[in-house]
Amino acid sequence: MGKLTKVLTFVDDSWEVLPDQIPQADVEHAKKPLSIITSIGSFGIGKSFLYNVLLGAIEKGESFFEDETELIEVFPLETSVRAETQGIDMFNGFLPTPRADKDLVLSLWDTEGLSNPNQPRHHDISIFRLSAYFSQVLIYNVKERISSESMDKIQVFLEEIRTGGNTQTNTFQTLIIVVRDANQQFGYCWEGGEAYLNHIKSQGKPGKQTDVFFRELNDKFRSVLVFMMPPPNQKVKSKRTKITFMRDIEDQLFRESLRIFTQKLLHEIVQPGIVDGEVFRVCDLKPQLKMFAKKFQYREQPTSFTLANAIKE
Ligand SMILES: Nc1nc2c(ncn2[C@@H]2O[C@H](COP(=O)(O)OP(=O)(O)O)[C@@H](O)[C@H]2O)c(=O)[nH]1
Ligand SMILES: [Mg+2]
Repeated sequence: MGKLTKVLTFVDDSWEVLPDQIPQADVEHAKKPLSIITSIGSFGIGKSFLYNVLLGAIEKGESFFEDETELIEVFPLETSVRAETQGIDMFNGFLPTPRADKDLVLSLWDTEGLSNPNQPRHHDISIFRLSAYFSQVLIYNVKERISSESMDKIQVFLEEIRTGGNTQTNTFQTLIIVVRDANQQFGYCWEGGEAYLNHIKSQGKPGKQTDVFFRELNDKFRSVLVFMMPPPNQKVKSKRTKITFMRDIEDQLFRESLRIFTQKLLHEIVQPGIVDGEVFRVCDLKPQLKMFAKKFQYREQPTSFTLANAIKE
């Protein structure tokens, strides 16, 4: 796919950063603040699909959600058991946000699926960690509910930060847990997510230490949000049918939820990254990645600082 650039790859058991692949920002964008959105979750959960929707919404605005709009498959959809995305890819371009100030520029990063049986368990944690370090908004896609398995992945990540000997108080910005194919018990969208989150906290489920877990999560992320995405109610999983156009989405509720999700994400949630008290700009991305690449060469884990979202408190 010509429209994607590989930022991180996993070869011979280790991650490699590819700063030279980063596209040149045009003069108009270079000095503007940057916000990186990264999406993680299992293979085939709908990460790329949601990104294609997001791209359409950024490029075409509200009209994108009207019936006849084409959903361009920039991020390739998984149609077979073979994973299309390996490592971490970025959309090859910097995108202006449709916010009123029009000043913030976005970069969309798509990741290799979690829970790949061919990868060691720690691979998932690496994807999680790298995604969190590199982005201002981390979208974690889970299936049907927030299972203890999906919380475990976050848990290990939190433990790593805790035991990493990291004395700096770095805080990540936003974590959005998107529950795909959610049932309607708690309602949908942001309100449903809030109700579900409160429910989990009060029930002490699925882990025993749920309370401690969420306290720690809230401590590490400036904001933790849950979005309940209804099922598309279409046979999107069969090999022959897949959603390729907005008009293919017959389910009004699903389509409306996509609109509500992107609306809040683009207008309210995205914020520029801050490095050493300075706003992280588009032109800072390449040099920062180069610094990371050097650290990686010496097999240093980038646990002591984050790329752009280290908010000094
Ligand atoms: N059941 C279900 N299928 C979806 C959803 N979103 C996308 N899909 C379909 O699931 C398939 C895999 O989606 P894809 O975005 O490639 O998954 P990825 O591996 O996470 O990037 C595609 O055929 C999508 O049309 C969803 O919310 N629920
Ligand atoms: Mg994908």
